[in-house]
Parts: sequence; structure tokens; C-alpha cells
Amino acid sequence: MADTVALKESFSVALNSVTNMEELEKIRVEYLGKKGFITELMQEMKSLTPEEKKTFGQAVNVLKNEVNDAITAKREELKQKEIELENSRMPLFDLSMPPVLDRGSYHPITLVQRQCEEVFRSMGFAIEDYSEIVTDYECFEALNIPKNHPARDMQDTYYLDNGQLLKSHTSAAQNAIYKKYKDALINEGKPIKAIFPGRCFRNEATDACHENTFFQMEGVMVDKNISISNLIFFMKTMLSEVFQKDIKVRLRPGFFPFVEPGFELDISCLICGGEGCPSCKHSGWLELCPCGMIHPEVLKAGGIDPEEYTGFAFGLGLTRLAMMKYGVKDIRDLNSGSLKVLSQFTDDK
Ligand code: FA5
Repeated sequence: MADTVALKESFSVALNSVTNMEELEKIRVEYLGKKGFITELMQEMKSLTPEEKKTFGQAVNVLKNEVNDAITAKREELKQKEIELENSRMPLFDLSMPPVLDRGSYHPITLVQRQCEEVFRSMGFAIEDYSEIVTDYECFEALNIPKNHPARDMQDTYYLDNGQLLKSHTSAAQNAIYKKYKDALINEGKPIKAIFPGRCFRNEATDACHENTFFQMEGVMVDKNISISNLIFFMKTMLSEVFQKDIKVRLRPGFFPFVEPGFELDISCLICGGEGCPSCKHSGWLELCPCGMIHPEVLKAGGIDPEEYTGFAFGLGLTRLAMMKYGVKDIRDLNSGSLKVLSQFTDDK
């Protein structure tokens, strides 16, 4: 008497190796066809006793049904795969759909960032990108802010479990920039001139001029004999190019451990014309671009000899610049994703 269990096993192995409809049909014929293994088993019954016929007949029937069901399921599976393959070859868009959306627009921060990049590129600055997750060394220690230094309280920082942190200011990239360009400075006399825009994160209570996620654009220049007048020249050029009109600016002393001397560069609020409003915390002035001469310790950490080289650095508040440039009264509107706000900038490319 043939072994139905062994036949079922050989069928399973054969079915598993099937990859298309042709192979499936071949197996169907091999097992269920007129001369197939299962049909042959049925014929063996003739020579059995009535008792044997009963048990064997039942086993063959069960096997036949299982084989049938398995072939039907496999057929469905193959059909589904064919449909998926066909879909993957189709274009992802439907050319016959009527246009339902208006032309999109650049985000005001992108617009203002591009303008700044253009201004600095034309003055020979390289544009660099940097990660949003940085080390404590990059964000603080390399910037002359050791562990437990009170200056860390100036920036409410989001720390990660692994000790890294979300970049609280673009200054976090300074050390890497110095290390990247110092050889060309020292060996070939090429000044370091770079800007590096990026997203920053602080655990801030938000208001009309503070967000917890905002953009800054850092800039550095290092060479022999760089002075505060170079810094003032670049700041003035950047502001007059971006605003294309005279704006009132004030420079006052400011403390940042990574510059000496340090300054706060404020602009007269363009929302209220300097009268005072929520956008400028009713002071008439908006802190826009702190800056200063790079601290000798920071140059040293970047592998640059402060006895030989000097430089300036600035940290422009790009999000605030976008507010001023486009008259956005509340900084939170810029992260709101509201098309009402953002679509106003469509034509300004
Ligand atoms: C800094 O972040 C320094 N790293 C800047 C710097 C660089 C100083 C190089 C000296 C040399 P501050 O925390 O003030 O400084 O931020 C710089 C600018 O970013 C501010 O003037 C403001 O325009 C913008 N800014 C800061 N915090 C926020 C915030 N929560 N929301 C929106 N803009 C902000």
C-alpha cells in the first residue's frame, strides 16, 4: 500500500519551490492529473480488502483535498504577487488627474537662508552643513564652556540618554570647521571663511520671538590680523543685502565664553518701527546676531595658534531674520505649517 504521508511530504517540498503559474500547473498535473500520483493511489484500492479500502480510501481523500486546497492557495498568492509587480511598474502619479493644488512655495526661512548664503558665497565663504545631534565637547567644551560652567544655563539644552545632545546653537560646529580648514590656513595661507546654517533646539517657553526649534546661521573667519572692523564690515554688508534698505542697528557688549570681546547685534524692530510690541518684547529692539572675536582657547581647541591667527564669529538668528524681513509678527507662525501664512511667499523666489 503506497504511503500517503510520504506523498504529502514530497508534494509540500515541490509546492514550496514553485515561483510561477506554469510550475504550479505542472505540479497540479503531476499530483491530481489523470495519471497523477493521487489518481494512481485511487487505483491501488481495487486490490485491497474492504477493511483496508475504508481506511486507505479516507486517507487518500484527505490528501487529495489538502493538495487541492494548497494549490488553490498558492494560485491566489502568485496572482497577488503578479498584481503587486504590475503596480510597482506603474508611474506613481495619475496623469489624468485634474490639477487640484496651487503651486507650492518656499518656506520664508529657506528664502532668507538662501539670500544670506548668496551674500556670503559672493564674499568667498564656504557653506557647510552639520549634524543636529552633537557631543557635549562640540557644543560646550570646545567652546570654552567646561562642565558645570554657569554659562551652560544660557541655553536650556535637550540631552539624549547617550550623553549627546540636540544642537542648542550652530556654534557647536565651530570646532569641526576649524579642524577641517586649519591645514589649508597654516600650510597654504588660505583664510578660513565659512558659514554653517542649521536647526537649533532649546527647551524654551515659547512666545512671539522665542521658539524651541529655530534656525541660526553661524559664520567664522580666521586669518592673520583679523579685527573687529572686519567683523563689522561683514555684518553691515549682510544686513544691507538682505534688507535692501537702511535699517537701524546697535552693537552692545555681550558675554559668550567663546568670544572676547563679545557683542550683541540688535536691529530696530521692523514690526513696530521701534515703538515696542510683543515681537520685540516691547523693547523696540530685537537680538539678532551676537558676534565677537574668537576666544584664544577656542582657536587652540581647533588646532590653530592664537598667537599667530585671530578671527571673528557670529551666530545669526535666521528665524528672527525671516520674521523681520517678511513682517511675521509671531515666530510660532513660521513652524505652524499654516498654508495661510506660508503661501504668502510664493512669488518671492
Ligand atoms: C548663541 O547661540 C551663540 N552661539 C551666538 C554666537 C555665535 C555668539 C558666535 C558669538 C559668536 P544666542 O543664544 O543669543 O547666542 O542666540 C543667537 C541668536 O539666535 C539670537 O540673537 C536670536 O536671534 C536667535 N535665537 C536664540 N534663541 C532663540 C529662540 N528660542 N527662538 C528664536 N531665535 C532664537
